Amino acid sequence: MHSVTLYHWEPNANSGKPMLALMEKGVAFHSHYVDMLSFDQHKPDYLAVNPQGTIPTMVHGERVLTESTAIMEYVDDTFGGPKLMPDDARERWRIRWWMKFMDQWLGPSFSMIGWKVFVGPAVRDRDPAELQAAIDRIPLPERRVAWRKAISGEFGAEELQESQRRVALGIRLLEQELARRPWLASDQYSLADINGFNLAYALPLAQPALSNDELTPNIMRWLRAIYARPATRACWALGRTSLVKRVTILEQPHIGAGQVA
Ligand SMILES: N[C@@H](CCC(=O)N[C@@H](CS)C(=O)NCC(=O)O)C(=O)O
Repeated sequence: MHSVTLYHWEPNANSGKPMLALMEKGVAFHSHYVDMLSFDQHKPDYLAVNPQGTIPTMVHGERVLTESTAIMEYVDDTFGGPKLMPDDARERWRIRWWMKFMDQWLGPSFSMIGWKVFVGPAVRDRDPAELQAAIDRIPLPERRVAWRKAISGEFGAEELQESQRRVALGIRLLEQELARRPWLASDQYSLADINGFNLAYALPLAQPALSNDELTPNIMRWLRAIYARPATRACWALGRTSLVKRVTILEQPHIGAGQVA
């Protein structure tokens, strides 16, 4: 049996997807924390593993695997444990539809808001010359732009408005879909739920005017059901930052409209 090493940041967004998939399957792995806020992902040790300087990366034996959603599918296909993709073709299509929607459309909008309110403020006060050198080392031009905007706070009003519009639409679609079945895209817990939880686990805190037990009861039921799973608890226990500790909001049995400021 080859060993598995996962290079990841927090149980959040792209890093959290393969972390939670591995834990759901019961696959033991070496957890290699890459401190994104210290720019570890652009340092030579990590670039030797993934020259793009993005996280996560999974190493399985000789194989170096990138792209969080594709890694989750690899994990599900390769290892034993509960199946996270059903056999039914229509359900597989629906799961992949939702993962594409989240990865390409909804995720970047959540991410822009998260980088503005958490990532930028977390690093902004450091020595400007050190920050400039860190930005200059970033291999991908689009990541360089994201960091520059996060640090300077220069996200434009228009792009933030568009992200907020997409998040609002995404919340409406999630609520509609979750009114139809217990899990997001299938009658069984699947990769779509893992993907979605990584984006939405702190929704009632991040979007209090759009998501709570009164406005989006199905989303809240779904988030609490995922949070109650032993793998999710174990995964989020690996979190170090205040960003991911927000998950404990789901321990509240009821979050009313206007309750979270
Ligand atoms: N499509 C890639 C995206 C990877 C990605 O951009 N990850 C972010 C963290 S969620 C990252 O590496 N950020 C570090 C940086 O931009 O320096 C995936 O799904 O794995």
